[in-house]
Amino acid sequence: MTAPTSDAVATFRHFIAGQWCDSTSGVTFESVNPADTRDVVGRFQQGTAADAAMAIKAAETAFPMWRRTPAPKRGEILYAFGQLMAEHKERLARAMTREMGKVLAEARGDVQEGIDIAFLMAGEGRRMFGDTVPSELPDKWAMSIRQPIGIAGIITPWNFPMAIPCWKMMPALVTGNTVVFKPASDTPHCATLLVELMAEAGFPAGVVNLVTGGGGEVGDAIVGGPDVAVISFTGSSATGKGIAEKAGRRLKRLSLELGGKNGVVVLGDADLDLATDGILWSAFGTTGQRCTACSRVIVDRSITDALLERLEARARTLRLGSGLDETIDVGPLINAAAVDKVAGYVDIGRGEGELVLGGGRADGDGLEHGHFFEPTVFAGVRPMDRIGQEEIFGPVLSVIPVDGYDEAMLALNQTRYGLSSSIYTRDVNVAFRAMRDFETGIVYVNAGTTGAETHLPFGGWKETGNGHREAGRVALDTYTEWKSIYVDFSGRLQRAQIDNQ
Ligand code: UN1
Repeated sequence: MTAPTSDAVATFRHFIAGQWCDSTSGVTFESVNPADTRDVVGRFQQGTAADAAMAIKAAETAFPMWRRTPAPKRGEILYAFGQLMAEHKERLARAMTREMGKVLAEARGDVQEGIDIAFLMAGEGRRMFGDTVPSELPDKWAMSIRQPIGIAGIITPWNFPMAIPCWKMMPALVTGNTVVFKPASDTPHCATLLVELMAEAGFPAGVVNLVTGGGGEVGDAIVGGPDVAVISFTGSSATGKGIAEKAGRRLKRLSLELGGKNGVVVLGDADLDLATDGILWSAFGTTGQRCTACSRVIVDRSITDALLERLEARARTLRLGSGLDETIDVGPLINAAAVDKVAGYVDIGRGEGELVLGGGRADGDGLEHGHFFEPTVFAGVRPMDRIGQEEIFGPVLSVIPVDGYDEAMLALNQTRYGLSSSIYTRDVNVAFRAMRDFETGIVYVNAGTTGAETHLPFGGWKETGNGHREAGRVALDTYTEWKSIYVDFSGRLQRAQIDNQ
C-alpha cells in the first residue's frame, strides 16, 4: 500500500447545532490505519471542555422541540437513517476496516448491526408501550408512559465503531432525548461518517452533536456536565468505574458495558469440529478485540488433546494482513499500546501455561507497518491464572482442562466478569443446566461466544456492567423515565387503599 501524501489528508470537524465546526483548541489529531500506519485516514478536532459545553448547550436547545416531535415521526427519521446506512454499507465498511482494522466481512457485519438497531428502534416509535391497567377504584383510569430523560452523553469504543454508537443513539433518539456523541480517539472517522448520514436522514439541528477528542477532556466534560442526564459508555472496566464515580455524585442515569473474560465449555460428548469452528471465530475474529470474544476454553480432560490438536492446526492456517484484502482472516490490533499489552500478557502466560501457538508480534512481509500479533494459544492454564482471569483484548486463548460439567461450570463462573459464555454438548439435560447455571448475560449452546442479535438484551453480569442492557426493547429503559398517570373521573374524592376496602 502506498501512503498518501500529507496534502491528501482531509481534516474533519465537530458537528454542533447542525454545523460542522472547528475545535476551540485549534489543534487536530490524526487517525491512522492500524494495518499500515503510514496511511493517515484523516485529521480530527482535538476537542475541549468548551467544545463539549457548546454541544451540550445545542442538545439542550433542541430538546423541547425533539421531545414534542411525535414518536412515530422520530421513528421515521431513524428509519431513513437505517436506509441510508444500507445504501452506503460498502463505503462505510471499507472506511471502518481502514480505520480500525477488522476484516471487511466483519466490518460489513458491524454496519449491518447499526442498520438492524436503527430499524428495530424506528419501530419503537409506533410502540414504546406503557401499561394501561384497571384502577382499584371505580371511575378511575391508570396508565404508565415513557418520557425522555433529556440529554444523553454517548461515549463509545473503537471495536464496534458504528454498531455500538447506533445501539446507544437509536434508543436515545427514538424516545426523544438529544445526544452528545464522543467516539473513541481511534475511530473518529467512522463516527463522522455516521453523523453525516444522520444529518442527511433529517435529524434536526442540535438533536445529534459530535465532539471528537480525548476521554480525559471531552469525555470528562460530558460525564461531569450537570445538564447531561444520562450517560452510556462502553469500554474498559477501569474507565467505567471512574465514570460511575463521577456520574454517581450527580445521581446520573448510567449504562455501562465493560470488560469480559468469556469462556467456551467443551464437554466430552461435544462435536469437536463444530466446537473448533466456534472457538476460532470467537477467539480470533476482530483479532480478539470484542467484549464478547472467547479468551478461555474450559475443556473436559478426556478430549483436551483432541481439541488442542484441532485448534492448533486450524489457527495455524489463519492469514494475517490488511482486512481490506478479502483473503485475510485476522487483521491488526488497534494500536501500538494494544500490541504491548498483549505481548505483556504473553510473557505472563509463559510462566503460567504452555505456549502451544503464536505468542509473537507479527512483522513479516507486508505486516511491518501495522500492529499485528500472532493468534496465540496457551494450554494447561488453571482457572485462577492471570491469563485465565484478566481481559487481554487480543488474540490470546487459554485452554483450561477440567473434569466434567460441575468443574467446568465452576471454572466458567470463577471470574469477575459475566458477559457471554457457551457450552458445546450433545446432552440436552446438560445444556439446560448450563443455561440455568452460567453467570453471564448471554449464553450460547453449541455456538461460540459472539454473535448477539440486536432485538435481544445485550449486557453482562458482575463487573461487566451495572445492570443495564443495550439493544432489545429493554434498551429503552436507559433513556426513559416512567410516569404513572391516574385520572379520576368520579367527580368525588376517592382515596386509594382506603375507600376500596
Ligand atoms: C462488543 O464486543 O463490544 O455479539 C459487541 C457480538 C457482536 C457485538 C459485540 N454482535 O459479538
